Amino acid sequence: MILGSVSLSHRARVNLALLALLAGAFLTGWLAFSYATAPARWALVAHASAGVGILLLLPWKSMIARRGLRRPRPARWASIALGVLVLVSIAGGLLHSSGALVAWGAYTAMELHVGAAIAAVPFAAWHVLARPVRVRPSDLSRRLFLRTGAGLALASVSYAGGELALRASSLPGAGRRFTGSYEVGSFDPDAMPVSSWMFDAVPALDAAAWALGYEALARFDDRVTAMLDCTGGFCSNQEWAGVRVDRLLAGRLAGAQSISVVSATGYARRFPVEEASRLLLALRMGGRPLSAEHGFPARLVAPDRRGFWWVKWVVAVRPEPVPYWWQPPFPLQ
Ligand code: HEM
Ligand code: HEM
Ligand SMILES: Nc1nc2c(c(=O)[nH]1)N[C@H]1C(S)=C(S)[C@@H](COP(=O)(O)O)O[C@H]1N2
Ligand SMILES: [Mo]
Repeated sequence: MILGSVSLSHRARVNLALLALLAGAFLTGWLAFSYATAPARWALVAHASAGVGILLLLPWKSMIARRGLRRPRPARWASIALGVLVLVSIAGGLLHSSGALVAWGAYTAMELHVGAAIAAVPFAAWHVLARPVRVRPSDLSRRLFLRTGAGLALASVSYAGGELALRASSLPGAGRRFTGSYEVGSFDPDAMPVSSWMFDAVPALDAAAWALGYEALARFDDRVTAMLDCTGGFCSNQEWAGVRVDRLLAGRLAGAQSISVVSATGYARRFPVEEASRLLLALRMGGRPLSAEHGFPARLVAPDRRGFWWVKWVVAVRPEPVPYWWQPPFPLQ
């Protein structure tokens, strides 16, 4: 009953809790980016709670870190870099969510937030692998279970309190959408922000030479009002007009499982064939032809899907026999 029953050390518990919260925050962040519907809201509640949980553990982790730093370990700088990246990421998340500083010139708080989190991954992996925490079955006690639950509850309640205070405040973050995005330029095409997933430059396409036939498609007037919600942190509602994809591909969908929508830049996304009647190949926004930046001659409008599905400068819309999930979850270019 002396050494044998000594449970997981206090330090190991703090470190393991941090590991779970870091992994949880990373996964729920990407989960939130995958949706423009309810799952994004729940992913972000879990996400923000995990972020708050990390902050709550900070006093204990800084004691562990100070003690560790006194030992002459190799590559201590990498642990410090991890700390800086995680704190920068959390600061970026809070700047975005509160609205205190959403954009700084061409850079956004959300880019800083996600960029720092991605940069932290190799440091976190190295940090954990080089310092194994041993867990024995006897460590997984009822007490640990209750403590974990209490910790998670405290983090969620702290997050909820912060969010209620924010919603009641006059900070810009009070009015953001459930995806965390700020609504900008709705029904005012000139004021709608321009964005790209990574580095796509705006191509200058000639309507007369366009593969899909501009004159013919401009005669269609299928309309939809839909919100583009960019993972970069803005959203904008517009009235779009063009041709519904099920009408564009009438008679060509038999045997197809997916519809591939390809841009002049090579950027492409694949959709389930059942969604054809909800997709619009838009040539106009707010009654006027699209600007080059927003996708002239035509861009896809994919209601209830995040902005990265709304392919711009479309040059091909192809029925294909492969399932829609046969693609990376996020574009790679
Ligand atoms: C927010 C993330 C984290 C930060 C910023 C961080 C930072 C640090 C720092 C600065 C040290 C002292 C220097 C060193 O040993 O290199 C340290 C030590 C340590 N960390 Fe972390 N850490 C984090 C997460 C984790 C996780 C997830 C684990 C394991 C699951 C972990 C396990 C350890 C261990 C075992 C030590 C050694 C303690 C000692 O030698 O007394 N850390 N950490
Ligand atoms: C180290 C990993 C991460 C940590 C610790 C973290 C933490 C946070 C924190 C503390 C916030 C502010 C929450 C609030 O007060 O509402 C936040 C917001 C946010 N994070 Fe992360 N995050 C991480 C990684 C990511 C990643 C990888 C993504 C996306 C791929 C992401 C997407 C978001 C989004 C969209 C918000 C805005 C939520 C809102 O405004 O309601 N995060 N994050
Ligand atoms: N060809 C192409 N289409 C694209 C992108 C891109 O990088 N290349 N970015 C997508 C992303 S991430 C968003 S949010 C929207 C932005 O559309 P907007 O510039 O009209 O606001 O376009 C989408 N379509
Ligand atoms: Mo985007």
